Amino acid sequence: MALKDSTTGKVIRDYSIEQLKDAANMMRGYDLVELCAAGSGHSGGTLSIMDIVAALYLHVAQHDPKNPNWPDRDRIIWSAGHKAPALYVGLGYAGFCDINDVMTLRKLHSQFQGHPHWLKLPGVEVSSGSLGQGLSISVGMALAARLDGKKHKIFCLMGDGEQQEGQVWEAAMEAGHYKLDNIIAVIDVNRLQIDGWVKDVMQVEPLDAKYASFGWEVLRVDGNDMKQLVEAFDKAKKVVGKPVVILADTIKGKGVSFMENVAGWHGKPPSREELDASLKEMGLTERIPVQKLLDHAKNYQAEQDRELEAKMPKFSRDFWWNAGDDMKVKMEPTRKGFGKSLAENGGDERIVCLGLDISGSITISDFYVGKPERAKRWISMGIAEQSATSAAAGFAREGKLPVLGSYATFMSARNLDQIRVSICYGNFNVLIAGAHGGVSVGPDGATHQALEDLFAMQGLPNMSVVVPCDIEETRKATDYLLLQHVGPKYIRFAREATPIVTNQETPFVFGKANVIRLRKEAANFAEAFEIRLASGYKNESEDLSIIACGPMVPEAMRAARILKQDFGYETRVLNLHTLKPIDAEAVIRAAADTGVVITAEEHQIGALAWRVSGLLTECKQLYGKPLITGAIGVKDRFGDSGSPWEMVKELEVSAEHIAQKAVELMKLKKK
Ligand SMILES: Cc1ncc(C[n+]2csc(CCOP(=O)(O)OP(=O)(O)O)c2C)c(N)n1
Repeated sequence: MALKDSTTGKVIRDYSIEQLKDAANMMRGYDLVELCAAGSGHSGGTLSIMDIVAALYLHVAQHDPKNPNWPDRDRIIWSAGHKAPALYVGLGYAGFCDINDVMTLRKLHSQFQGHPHWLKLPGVEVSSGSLGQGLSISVGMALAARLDGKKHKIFCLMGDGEQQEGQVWEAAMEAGHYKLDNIIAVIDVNRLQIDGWVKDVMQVEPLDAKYASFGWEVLRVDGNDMKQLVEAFDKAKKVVGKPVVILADTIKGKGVSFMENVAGWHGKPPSREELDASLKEMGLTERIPVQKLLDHAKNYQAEQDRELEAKMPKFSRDFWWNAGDDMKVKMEPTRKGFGKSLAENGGDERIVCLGLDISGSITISDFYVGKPERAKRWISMGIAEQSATSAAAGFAREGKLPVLGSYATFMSARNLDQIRVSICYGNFNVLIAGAHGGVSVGPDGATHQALEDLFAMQGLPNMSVVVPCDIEETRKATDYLLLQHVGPKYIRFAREATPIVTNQETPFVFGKANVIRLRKEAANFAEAFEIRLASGYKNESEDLSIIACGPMVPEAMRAARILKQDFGYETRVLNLHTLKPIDAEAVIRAAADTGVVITAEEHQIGALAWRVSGLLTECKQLYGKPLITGAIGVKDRFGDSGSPWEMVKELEVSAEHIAQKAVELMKLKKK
């Protein structure tokens, strides 16, 4: 029963139903404070699941906070990793960690990552964040327990939208097949997901009949009623010979009237005013030391700021974006260029857009918003990246122009085999949007940061890959890919606002790089540069070249400024927006003309660097010529939670890092 001392077997503390109800209320309060302190994160689903969390962590599961790896503990698997803030208060309340520290949620180097990471925080069983994987992990754990003759239970927490992932049903089948009565799955049926009501996005009910047909025992309860929950868990523990699923009907945003049943609160934290109003409504104003907790978060952040700044390369002055009175730049998210293009071009009757429950934030919804006549060509597929990818191939086979997108990592890795076989092998005309690419989803953490997608995408025969540098170029690239380019195509863009460095007149030719040259200091950063097609550019015998794509192009431009101002170096920046097919001529000319080449990518080093170095080592024109090369990018590591710009610094992909590398290489060139 509940919290146990694993050495003596004594119950440390148990809670009555009334105490559990009170704890759940307090936990909701702490949950909202940590979300407010983080400035991002998931309010709705953490509030709906909190009664389940209180029941599990404080009463139902056998575990010992002082011995989190106790072999006989019950395991709790958070398949719905986005509900991490609720997990963290659960651990804090149970005594696995200090509840004050939970306030560092989503901050750099915090144990409390945007999505749970078991290697950072004792009490977290496994890392998660990509939906639909937890039940399979539970199956593995349950079978392992059976092999080892262990009696503990494996609880697996999932969402109802999450049931749209096909992998959930593969695992459901496995658990049924192996009669895994040590698995107790709990589904937080709050009936909402990101794009709206689950029944409208992609119906998953009747869940009872579905699980029952796979050989599961099904219990259905009011998941915000503590007594019903506790009774259901007690019953579930006694079931023999089959796995159990508890369908817990809940209210998303439970406890805060203005959040309840509102889809918009899925991934939004409360502001300070909204936090105060919420705590008042829950009767917690006097019970939770809000200011002290927020100060704790602030102090932690200040320390991170200090440490990060200390690690940054230093120059004569601060060259960071908009740090001075001149060279000002405007920023907008590149994703908006994608939406703009879909809105403008979506009238073409062949276009169909496939929704994957993240439509607003990746702007694919701009295709139909305010245009009811397009509604029938908007196909909501639910959270089902793999099936949607193959469905897109089906549309293409029938002459349609399918477009689909999600977080770049879920749109390139989870469905890689479907892209490879259904789309690329058949050479189908499908536009795949890898949204929120690179570090730009910052606080969501490593699970959501696509830093490997370009390896896979450009490795596929028939696939074209474009990584535009700003909002304007994203619009142009989407215009082109959507209506002119025929074949499999992947466009990668960012979530965070990034510098706008091109305009309507700037050339964009698919497969052809642009040369960017710093010409002067100006009030407006973009105006200080001249941009032209590489094919029409005459060699100016610059000191070095920086070859970049995506948001690294503005960083390369800023690096060119640092190098000019502090060292007098002239830099040729090459905007290689089309990674595949690569503009080999522009790359080779840059190397031949300058003798120093640095690649800059917001990705694990290699998607750009290895393509470029492959071209250069193969090029006969360069045989025997001195060539000095360097690569800026992520160095074979996962990301971390933190703001997008913090991640640019932490992962060493800023202009300052490029400039530092350039200075190092220029010393070699001079020898
Ligand atoms: C594989 C994958 N695709 C997409 C996402 C983005 N995402 C995070 S939460 C979410 C909606 C989840 O809905 P549901 O399971 O109903 O959870 P709840 O509404 O309770 O928060 C989506 C699509 C993800 N994390 N993983």
